Amino acid sequence: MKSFSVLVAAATLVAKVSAHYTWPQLIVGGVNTSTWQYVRETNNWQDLNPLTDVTSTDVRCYSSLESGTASTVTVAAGSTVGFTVVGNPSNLYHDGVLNVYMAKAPAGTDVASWDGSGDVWFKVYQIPAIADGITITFPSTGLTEATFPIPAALPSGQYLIRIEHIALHVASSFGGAQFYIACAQVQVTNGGTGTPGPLVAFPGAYTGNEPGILINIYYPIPTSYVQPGPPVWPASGSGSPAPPVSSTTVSSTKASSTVAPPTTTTASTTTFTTKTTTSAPASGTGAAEFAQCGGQGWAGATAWHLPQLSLAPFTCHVVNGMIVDF
Ligand SMILES: *[C@@H]1O[C@H](CO)[C@@H](O)[C@H](O)[C@H]1NC(C)=O
Ligand SMILES: [Cu+2]
Repeated sequence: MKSFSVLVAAATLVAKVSAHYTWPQLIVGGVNTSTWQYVRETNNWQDLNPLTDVTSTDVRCYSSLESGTASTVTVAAGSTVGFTVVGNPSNLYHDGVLNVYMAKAPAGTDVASWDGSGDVWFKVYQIPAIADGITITFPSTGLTEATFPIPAALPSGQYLIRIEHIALHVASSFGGAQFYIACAQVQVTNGGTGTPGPLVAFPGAYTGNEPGILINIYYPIPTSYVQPGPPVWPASGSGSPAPPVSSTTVSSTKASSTVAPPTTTTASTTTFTTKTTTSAPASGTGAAEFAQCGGQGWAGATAWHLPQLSLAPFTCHVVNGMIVDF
């Protein structure tokens, strides 16, 4: 089979390494804060591996360290915050979709020691896939950071912000979707009088059987896409801005550094007041199915998919001569 010879040829020319990504820094006031300063250190801070069991408690924040590792930062309702992507390479290089949820710590509970349990999570932002009946595209692909507004109507108080990228490149079998999750701790000031909802629990919000999670994104090409989770709150306004436009070049930047170990932080609160703007994604989707995707001297598109093979689907990413996530 021709596709197999392409696969074998590419594999013999390059080394293989498994690598994914995580979300170690909160962006506040346009500043990348320190690694794991306001974001709870995730269980994949070193190996960058995804979570795949949506029934696990780890689907909440992907962190076994629910207190003592992160500080809480003050942010104004209506201001823009975000998370940076660190990985190998450092962008959301898997085709997938993005969601951001928030949850308010119960009165009298310090968010830094709150586990986020219960029906407490509401969605404030999303970047779905776009299926137009002919093609399906993933505007979050290639982002090096994701920024979004804290809803102006959100009441003041302490919250967790939970970001997730759901990578769908091998999501055609149950448990194949890859969840890249992290939670930050914030104190929201200058809040509004809204009532966020609908509220969901993690675990609980997903079964893994949702049409937007258990999905073959390659063949047949989906003619529609249903974003996992509840609708964005508030329903109208700034909570769901248009997704960023994706370009067509896959990043070839080598990410040689691993995530730095967490620094010990004391419980401090820092205030940022300036706003930042959403940046454009750095890369996008790659080559057509069965096309060459890598090897020595290859300068073309560096991702392909082989959905029809029994072993499939594959995704090929070549980063400085290495196939990642083969
Ligand atoms: C903040 O992080 C993003 C994503 O990694 C990066 O593109 C940007 O250059 C960083 N900004 C600064 C000032 O370091
Ligand atoms: Cu990956």
